[in-house]
Amino acid sequence: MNARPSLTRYLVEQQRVHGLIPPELRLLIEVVARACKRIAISVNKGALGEVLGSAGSENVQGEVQKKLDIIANEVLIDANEWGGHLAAMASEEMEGIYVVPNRYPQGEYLLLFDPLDGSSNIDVNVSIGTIFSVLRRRNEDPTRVDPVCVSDFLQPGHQQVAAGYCIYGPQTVLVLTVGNGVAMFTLDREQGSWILTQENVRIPPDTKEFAINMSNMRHWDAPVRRYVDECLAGKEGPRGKDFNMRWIASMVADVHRILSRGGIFMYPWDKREPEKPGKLRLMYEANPMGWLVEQAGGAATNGRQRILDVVPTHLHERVSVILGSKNEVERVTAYHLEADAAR
Ligand code: P6P
Repeated sequence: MNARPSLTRYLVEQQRVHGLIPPELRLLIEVVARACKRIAISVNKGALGEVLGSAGSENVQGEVQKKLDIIANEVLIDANEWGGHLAAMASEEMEGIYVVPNRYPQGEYLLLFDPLDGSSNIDVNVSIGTIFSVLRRRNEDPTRVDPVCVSDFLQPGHQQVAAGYCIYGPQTVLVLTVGNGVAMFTLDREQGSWILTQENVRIPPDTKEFAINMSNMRHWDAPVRRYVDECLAGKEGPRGKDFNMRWIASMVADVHRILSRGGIFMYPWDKREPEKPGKLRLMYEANPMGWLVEQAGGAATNGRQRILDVVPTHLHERVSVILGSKNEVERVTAYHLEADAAR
């Protein structure tokens, strides 16, 4: 009986059959996957590992850092800095970029990550995850003194060469795209290996399930309010069907549900902080999740344009996120464009 392929075999086949994964990129993905295994061990220890609670510090976003946020960040840096496959890293937990030290060879890739997204859920044992995005380094100015600068990272999401997340939930699952669809690998804790458990993941174009933090309703812009009101009106309303609502407050868990059974996830702009386009970060949350969703047949916009076409101006910039079942995302986006045209 053919055993299910491992992550390594999947990556080798993607390289041999599709020519999608040069050896350094395969190494990068395998190193990130191995780091996620180590993070999973710390996460699963919980109180037994003295890793719960606050670290007593704040990150660049001004958010209280959990001990596990810092541990996960250090695991990813330590695992990736020496391999020669990347030139620098960027993290939600670090203000600047981390350039590979001179004592190690520099590779052609840039790795961005949110080391532990949803960390407010850690202490209450709700699924959390690691999100990562891979870009090719670009250096338009060969005369430049610094080998890698922040500006090298400021590429739109359609430039990604790999993206994925690891969800630490009832199962530990690595979800990955290299541009040839979405595959899911479940961690076999007995063997310590990632086993392919689903490939060619597809998001149904329609759904009856929406995900948004309803407590923010009074702050939303009109198009989002219109869409959610129609969902709440159910079969008696203009949609002619009843909707269900989910909000895990862990993007990885909400996106994993959408990849698994469809749905729409919204974290839109709201008037609490009008100068900010949204809460979620473009480079290491919206871009990787947006590419995964598109690769699974869904859509991802900021309400007005494809997320992967947003040209970043800052490493930690935020963006509104509407992603999931294509027909629903297109409806919400159409409501935004209609409202703009009416202004
Ligand atoms: P709220 C987690 O902090 C996060 O960045 C995402 O994972 C999640 O979707 C969102 O924020 C939850 O935000 O405002 O509902 O707590």
